[in-house]
Amino acid sequence: MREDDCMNYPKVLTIQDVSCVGQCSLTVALPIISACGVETCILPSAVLSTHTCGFTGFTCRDLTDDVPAIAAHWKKEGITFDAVYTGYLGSTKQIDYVRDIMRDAAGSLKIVDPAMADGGKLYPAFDGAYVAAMRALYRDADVVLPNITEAALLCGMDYRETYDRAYIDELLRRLTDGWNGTVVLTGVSYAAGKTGVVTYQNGSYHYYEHEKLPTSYHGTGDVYASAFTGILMRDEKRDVSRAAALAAQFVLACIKATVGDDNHKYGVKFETALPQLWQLMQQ
Ligand code: PXL
Repeated sequence: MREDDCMNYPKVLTIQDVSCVGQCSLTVALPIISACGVETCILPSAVLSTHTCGFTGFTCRDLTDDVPAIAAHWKKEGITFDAVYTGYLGSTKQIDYVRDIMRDAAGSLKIVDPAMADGGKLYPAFDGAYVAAMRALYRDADVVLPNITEAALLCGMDYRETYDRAYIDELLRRLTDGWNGTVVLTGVSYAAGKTGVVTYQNGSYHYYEHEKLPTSYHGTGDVYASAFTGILMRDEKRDVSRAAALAAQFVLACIKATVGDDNHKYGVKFETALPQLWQLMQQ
C-alpha cells in the first residue's frame, strides 16, 4: 500500500435497500465502494427478497421507522461521513428522514441517485408523491445521477426515447434551475451504437461517449453510481467528469463479463470486473 493510500481513507454512508438476491443496491454498493479503498457504512432503507423488476411475489420490509433512531445514535456518538450517497429508498416519509440526515451532515459531499425509474417507467413501488419527495432530496444534495427517465420525471418534462442535444440541454437547464449542484446524466445516446454520460457543472457541459452494447441489465445504474462515488471519493481533486467516465468504463466491463450467460439475466457479474475497477482508478 502506498503512503498516500493510508492518508486518503474516506468514509462514505450509503442509504439504499438490501435486495437479498438481484445484484443491485447495497449488495453492489458495499463491495464496489469498498473495492475503491473507501470505508463504506450502510443504512438499509428496506429489505427485499429480490429487486422488484422481473421477479414476482417478492417480500419487502420497509425500514422507514428505524431510520430516526439509527441517525440519532450516530449523532450521539459524533459519527460523521465524508460523503452520503443515496439510492433506492423505502418510502416518501423515509426520503424526508434522509433529508434530515443530509441536513445534519454539513461537511459531507451529498450524492443522490434517484433510482426510481427506467425506460420511461417508474418502478412498481413508486408514485407521484415519491417523485416530488425525490425532487426535494436532490435539491438538498451536491450531485444527482439520474438516467433520462428519472431526469424527465424530476423536472416535469416528457420522456423521449429519441432526442437531440436540445432536449438534453433543456433537461439540464430545468434540473439546475434554482439549484447550484452537479448533474451526471447517464444513458445519453446521440448516435447509433454509442451511448455516454453527460456531466453538467456550473453551466458547463462535458460528454463522455462510449460503445453501446446490445444487451442491457438490471442494476447497472446502482453499479454506476457506486463506482462513481468510490472513484470520486478517492480523488482528492473531486473531478466529477473523470469519475463519471471511469465509472462508465467499469459498467461496460461488467456488462461484457455477463453477456452470453442466458442464466444470468437479473444483474451484472460485477465481481469478476472488480480488478479492472482498481486499474481504472490508477489512470
Ligand atoms: O436497481 C435499482 C433498484 C434497487 N432496489 C430495488 C429495485 C430496484 C429497481 O427495480 O427494485 C428493490
